[in-house]
Amino acid sequence: MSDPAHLRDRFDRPGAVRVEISPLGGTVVRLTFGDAMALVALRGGQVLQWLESGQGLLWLSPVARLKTAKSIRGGIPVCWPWFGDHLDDPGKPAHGFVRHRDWALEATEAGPDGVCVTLATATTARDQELWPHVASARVTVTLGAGLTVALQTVNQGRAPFPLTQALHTYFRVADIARVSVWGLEGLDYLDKLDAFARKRQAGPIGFGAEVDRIYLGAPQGLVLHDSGNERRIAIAAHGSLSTVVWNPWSEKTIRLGDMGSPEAFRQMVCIETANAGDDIVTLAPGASHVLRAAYRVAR
Ligand code: TA6
Repeated sequence: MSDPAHLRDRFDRPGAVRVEISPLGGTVVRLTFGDAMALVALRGGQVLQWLESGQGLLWLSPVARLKTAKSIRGGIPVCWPWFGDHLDDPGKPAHGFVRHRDWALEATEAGPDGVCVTLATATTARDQELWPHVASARVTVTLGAGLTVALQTVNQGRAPFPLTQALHTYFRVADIARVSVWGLEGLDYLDKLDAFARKRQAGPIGFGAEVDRIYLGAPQGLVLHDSGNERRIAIAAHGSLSTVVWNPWSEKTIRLGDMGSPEAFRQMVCIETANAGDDIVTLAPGASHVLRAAYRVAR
């Protein structure tokens, strides 16, 4: 039963975890640890906010709502069980089909090193026409010395299936023109803006126009340099051999229509821990896979 009062009885942890009704129109779980806070929506199993010392570290569209058919623009959307357009049928929803449904609140914990919440979902009979496999997904969000998000997939069917996915994280930045991403130098990437042509990254990534790339290979110590905020965010990936970097820039921001303002692209950048491009996970019956991203702020 997803009645908020019932959920509060089962999952609240005084001073650490609280189930709330969001003004955005849905149920959320607030995690508090020291001077850090995170907000996780049942809709999409999606982190909406992460703050440390009052600083907002994730970007969320000012027009985001939780109870709409569209995915929530911002925070950390969960792209599953495929990333991007469906390989065989671009008419299927982009980034899979679990962003638009409420996940079940499964567990909460509070300890000396952090607090966490686990949300779960699974394929349904109706999903079979979109994706003819049987699987469950669990996202565990841990707030402690930073923020860690782990997405576990279990193959509950009788046949192996291909899995692509992403933690589609929208970082808040002061000014995209003063942002660089380090740790992908020398890796090849697929450039979505050039028919997925394969190219090589020379030096850190800077932004002066739309960027939409799938970097291939294990990044070594990814760091987002947000010079305008005098802040760096270290990103440690696990279970991933691809990283997506995206900024829509001006024209696509207007086309998307849900970014909140034509200039919104200047305050965000997506750095996505993924299994995308040719980084496809083949999951055997009964097997599980964990995709994890750990974010730490260094000032
Ligand atoms: O991860 C980058 C990307 O695939 C872009 O091409 C853009 O489509 C973005 O995801 C947003 O996708 P969405 O379905 O949330 O509008």
